[in-house]
Amino acid sequence: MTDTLLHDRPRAAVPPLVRADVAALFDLPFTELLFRAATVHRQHHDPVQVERATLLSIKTGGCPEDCGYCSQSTQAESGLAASKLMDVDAVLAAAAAAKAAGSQRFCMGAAWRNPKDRDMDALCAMVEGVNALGLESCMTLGMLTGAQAERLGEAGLDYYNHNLDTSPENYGNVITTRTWDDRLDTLAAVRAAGVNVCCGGIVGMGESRADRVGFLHALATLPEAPESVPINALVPVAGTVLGDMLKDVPSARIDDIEFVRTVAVARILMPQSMVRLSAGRESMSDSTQALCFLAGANSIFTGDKLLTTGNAGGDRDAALFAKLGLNGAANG
Ligand code: SAM
Ligand code: DTB
Ligand code: SF4
Repeated sequence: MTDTLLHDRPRAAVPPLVRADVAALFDLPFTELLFRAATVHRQHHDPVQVERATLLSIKTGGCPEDCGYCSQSTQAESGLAASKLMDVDAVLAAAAAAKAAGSQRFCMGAAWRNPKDRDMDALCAMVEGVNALGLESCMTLGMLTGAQAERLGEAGLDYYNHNLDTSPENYGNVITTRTWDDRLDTLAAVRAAGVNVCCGGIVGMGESRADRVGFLHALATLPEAPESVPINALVPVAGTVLGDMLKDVPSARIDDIEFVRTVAVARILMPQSMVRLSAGRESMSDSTQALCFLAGANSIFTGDKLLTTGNAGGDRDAALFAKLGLNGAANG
């Protein structure tokens, strides 16, 4: 049989992933879900390796977008002072410190709707400098045009973070100043520029299980799965719409077991991706974090700050990694 004939043979059709498939995973008995996720994780990754990434806010506050969770929106009364884009040298000094502290990836975030073309030279110099330190580079700057994504790609940017954040139905309850389709356009521009996609979202914003199903279904059915999937638990910041909501309705806080289920379903749906246990880790117990690693999380943000809120910190992470024997750390 010739190659042509082989190629012409009908392939067994793989049915498209539907929301009912995702809901069925969430509905599994917890231990069964964890076992399946841990099995998938072992087929694609070394289960004791957990990547450490450090975040830096390179331009803080004063953001014109109205994301209901965010301290940096001008709509929030969080008391955060707005600042200008940091100098390249100061960013690279922070990156060198992150490298010395053991980080593998350096993620630079700016509170912008989108970067201005006049910022591109400095942003590209940051990417080049971070890569030259032997770190992976990641940026999250809001929406990008195709040309801006190309420039960052040419500078060597490894990852661009741009989240879908929640289900398409819940999206408008969280953000009104840019649409779901705007987000898809930016993700497509990043892909077209050959930059790896980091795309995830937030749980614990009072959304339903069905929203978490819709959110993970949307990520897993993008034209290509994101290489990196941050799962954030809402960090309630006073003065933000959602932070204040959580203060008034404490029962809206996501249950730890439901959070672990979300991580496990993400791992099963996107077997090859890095699943990142992101914001919200500071308020999680060691046991909950351990369950997340068992469920397939294999990346964290380390250091004592995320962008504007606190993080568990390098010492606590080193102690946790030693206790769990992660990354070859001694335990006992
Ligand atoms: N301005 C850029 C943008 O939104 O595209 C980048 C920075 S933004 C802070 C990146 C992501 O951080 C958001 O999409 C959201 O998922 C997450 N995030 C922001 N504030 C958060 C909070 N209070 N708790 C949990 N996650 C948060
Ligand atoms: C992501 O999904 N989580 C990180 C990263 N991408 C940029 C940011 C978390 C921010 C948490 C709130 C803050 O510190 O302002
Ligand atoms: Fe601005 Fe990003 Fe915060 Fe939204 S999440 S308000 S875009 S900094």
